Amino acid sequence: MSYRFSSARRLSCALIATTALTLCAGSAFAASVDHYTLTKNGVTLEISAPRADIIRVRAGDPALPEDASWAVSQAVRAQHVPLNVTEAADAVTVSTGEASVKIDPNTLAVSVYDKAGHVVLADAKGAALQFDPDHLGQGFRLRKAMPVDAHYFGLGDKTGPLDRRNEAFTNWNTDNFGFGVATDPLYKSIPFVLGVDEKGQSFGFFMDNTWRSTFDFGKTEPDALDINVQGGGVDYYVMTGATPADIVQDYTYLTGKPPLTPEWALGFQQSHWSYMTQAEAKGIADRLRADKIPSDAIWLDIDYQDKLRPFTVNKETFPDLPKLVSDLKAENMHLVVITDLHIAAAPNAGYAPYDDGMKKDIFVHKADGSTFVGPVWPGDAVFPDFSRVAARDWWGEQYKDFVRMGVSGFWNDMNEPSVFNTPTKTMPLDNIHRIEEPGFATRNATHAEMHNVFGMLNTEATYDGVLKLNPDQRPFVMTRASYAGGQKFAATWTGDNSSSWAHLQLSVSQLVNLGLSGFAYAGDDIGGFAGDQPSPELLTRWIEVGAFNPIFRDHYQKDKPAQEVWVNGPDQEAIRRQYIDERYRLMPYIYSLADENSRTGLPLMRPVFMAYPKVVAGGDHLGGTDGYFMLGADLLVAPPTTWESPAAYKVTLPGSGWYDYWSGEKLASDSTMETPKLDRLPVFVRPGSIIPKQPLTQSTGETPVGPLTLDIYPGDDCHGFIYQDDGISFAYKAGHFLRQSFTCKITKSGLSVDFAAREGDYKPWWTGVTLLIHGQAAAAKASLKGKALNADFDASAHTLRIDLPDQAKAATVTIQP
Ligand code: MIG
Repeated sequence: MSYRFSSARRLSCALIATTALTLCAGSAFAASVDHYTLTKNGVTLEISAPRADIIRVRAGDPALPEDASWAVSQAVRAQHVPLNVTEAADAVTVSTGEASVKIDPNTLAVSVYDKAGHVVLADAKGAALQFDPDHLGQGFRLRKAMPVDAHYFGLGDKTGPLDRRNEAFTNWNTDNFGFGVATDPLYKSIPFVLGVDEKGQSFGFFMDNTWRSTFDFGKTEPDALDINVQGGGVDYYVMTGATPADIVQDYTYLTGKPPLTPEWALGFQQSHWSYMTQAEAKGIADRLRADKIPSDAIWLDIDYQDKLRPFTVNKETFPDLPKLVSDLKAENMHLVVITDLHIAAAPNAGYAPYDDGMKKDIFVHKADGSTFVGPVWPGDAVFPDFSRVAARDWWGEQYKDFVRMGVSGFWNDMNEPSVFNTPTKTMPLDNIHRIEEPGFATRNATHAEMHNVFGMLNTEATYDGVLKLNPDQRPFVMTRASYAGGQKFAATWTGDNSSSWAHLQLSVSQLVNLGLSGFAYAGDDIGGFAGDQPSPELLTRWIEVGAFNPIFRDHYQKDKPAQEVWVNGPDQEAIRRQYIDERYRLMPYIYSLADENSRTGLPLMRPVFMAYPKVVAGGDHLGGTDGYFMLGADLLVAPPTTWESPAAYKVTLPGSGWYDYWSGEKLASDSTMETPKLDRLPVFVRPGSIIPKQPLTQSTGETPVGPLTLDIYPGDDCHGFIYQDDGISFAYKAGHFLRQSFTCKITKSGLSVDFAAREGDYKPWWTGVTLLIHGQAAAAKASLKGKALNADFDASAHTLRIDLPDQAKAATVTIQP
C-alpha cells in the first residue's frame, strides 16, 4: 500500500524543490500523490493521470490554466490514478505503473515512457516549452521530438496525404468553399494526433486548447513536431496505448464516444442546394423509389426557409411541410432540414427567434457590449452565444415545431461561424462570449478563444434540444464545424469539396483521419459539391466508394446540373444501384459496426494500419495502403484513383489468404493486379471474417424478408457478430436489442461454426439463417446437434450453402467431408 500525501503538502514540497532542489529532491524523495507539480523560473508544470495509460500535462506562466475543458468531461478529469514520484537532482520520475514521465527539473522537459520503458513521446532537444513566443503577451510553443520512423495521423479532415509527416496545419475553423486538395485550414479543429512508428508502436497526443494553433510535423524543422498555440494554457494528454486501436479508444475515453446513430442515417441520402419546392423534394423521393434506388433520407437546404431565415418555412414553395414529412414517411423516407445558426436580425417582422432571443439577451456581444450583427444568408444576422447553457437551451427550443412535425434530422451548417463580407470570414476576434458553464469560471471570453469550439457548442445545443423535445428518439445532427469531442453530438461531412478525381481520392484520407479523430460518422458530398458537373464515370465511382463510407450522402451546389443517381442514363444508374443495393445488404454488418463504435469508439471506416500496424514500415505511403480503407475489421476497399488513365495497379494486402468480396474467390497471394473497370470497385475480405447480411430492402425502415446470411471466409481468428434493435429509439438501453457473436474453426477434418448465446431480447426479423461458406473445394456434410442439415455445394462459386433455423442459444454447426 502506498502512502498518499495530500496534494497541498506535495505541492509545497515541489515549490521548495524548485528553489532549493536539495531540500526535497536531493534526498531521493519518493512518494505517492494524485498529481505532481513543479515550478521553475516562474513556470508551473503539473503531471496527473486520469487513467494509468494516459498522462495529462498542464503548464502555465506563472499559474496553471483553469482546470476546465470543452472536450474532456469533468467526470473524466476528476479521475486521478495514484502517481509514484521519485525526485533526484537531475530527473523527476512520475509513474502510474502503466506509464511514466521523466521531467528535467531544470528545463521542465517532459518525456513519456511506456511500461516497458520505451519512449512514447519526448520533448524535442532545445527549448521544449516557451511561453509568449511571439511577444504578444500570450500563447506558447511546444516542441516534441519526431523519431525518423514515426508517422502521424488525426487532426480531423485536414487535406493532404493520410500521413501528416512533413506537413503543417492550422487549427482555425474556416468556411472554405471549393477548397483544394491542399487547402488549410478547413471547417474543424481537432488537435489530436495519433502517432505510429514503423514497429507499430503507437501514441496519442491531444492538445486541449481551443485557441488558434499550428501543428508543424517536421515541415519547417525536420524531426520536430512544433506546436504553436495563440492563447490559453498548456493542457495536453499523452496516450500510451500500444496499438492504434488502443489510442483511438483512449482518445474517445477522454473526449467521448458517438451515441448510437439512428439506423436510417446509415442509408443512402439525397441532398441538393436546394430542392426548391415541396413537390420537387417529394418528386426526388418518388423517383428513388420508382427507380429502386434504396434510400432513407431527403435533405432540404436553405431555400425551404422564408427569406432564408432559420426556423421558418416558405409557405409559398413549401405550403405543407407536415404533409411532406408524412408523405415521405409513407415511403419509408426521412426528412432532414438545415437550421443554420445565424438568426436574421429582423426586428418587428414577426420573426420570433430574433425578438425572443433579443429579449433574453441570447446573442454574442461585441467588445463594446452591444449585440454583434454580421451578414450571412438572411442578410444581417445575430449569433447565439452557445457558451452559455441558457443560450443552448434557448436554441434547442427552436426545434419544437420541426420535431413535432416529425422531421428526423437537423443540419447545422455555417457554424465556424461563417460571416460574409469580411476578410476573416468570421466574426471579430474581440467579440465577447459569456462562459456560463458548469466546471468553468463564469467569465467573459473573446471570440479568439471560443471560435474553434463555437460550432461544436452549436451542435451540443441542437442534440440536447432535439433529444429533450423527443426523448424516445435518437437525434440525428449533421455539422460542418466542430472541435475535439464533437462526435458526442453530431455526424459530420467534409464541406464544400469539388467534382474531381483528386477530391474523390482526398475523401479517403479525410474520412479515415476523421474516424481516427473520434468522428466515426463522417461523409463527403458524393459526386462533389462545387466545380463542374462530374463525368458519368466520376459520379459512378464516387457512389461505389461512398457505399462503403460511414455516411453516404449525394449533395451538390446550386446552379450545377443534376447529380442524382439516375443522371447519365440507365447504364450508369444500373452500376450505381448495384453498389447502393450492396450497402443495404451489408446493413447488418454496418449497423453492428455502429454498435461497436458506441461501445469502444473504434471508427467504422479505418486505415489499413489500424489492424495491421506493420504496414507503417512501408514509409509515408504505408506500404501502398494509404489510398485504401477498411470498413470495420473485415472489408478492405482499394479504389483506383483515376479513370482518365485506367492503368492496371497492384493491390497489396496485409497478409495472405484474403478473398475477393465480389467473387468470393480466395486470392493466391498477398497481392493482386487490378485493371480498372467502371463496374468493379475492388473490395477484399479478411480471412477469418463472418459477415452478417440481409435480403435487399429499399430502406432501413423496411423489414427484410428471408434469412439472415452469414458469409463465412475461413481463416485464422475467425469471428463476426451482429447487432440489431429497432434502429430508432432508446429501447436498446433497456435490453431491447440483439447481439450475437459467431466464430469458426478450421478443424482437422472440416470446419465448425459456433453461435454464441444471444444477448438482449430484441426479436429478429429472420427465422432462418443461411451460412455461406466461401473458398470451399468440395461438397461436404453439415450437422447441428447430431442432425443433418442440407448443404449445397456450388462448384463454380466454391461455396457451401447451409440453411438452418434461427439459433438464439449457443450452437455448433459441424461441417465435414
Ligand atoms: O454558403 O446551404 O457546405 O453543403 O449546400 C454556402 C447552402 C452554404 C454550405 C454548405 C453546403 C450547403 C450550402 N452552404
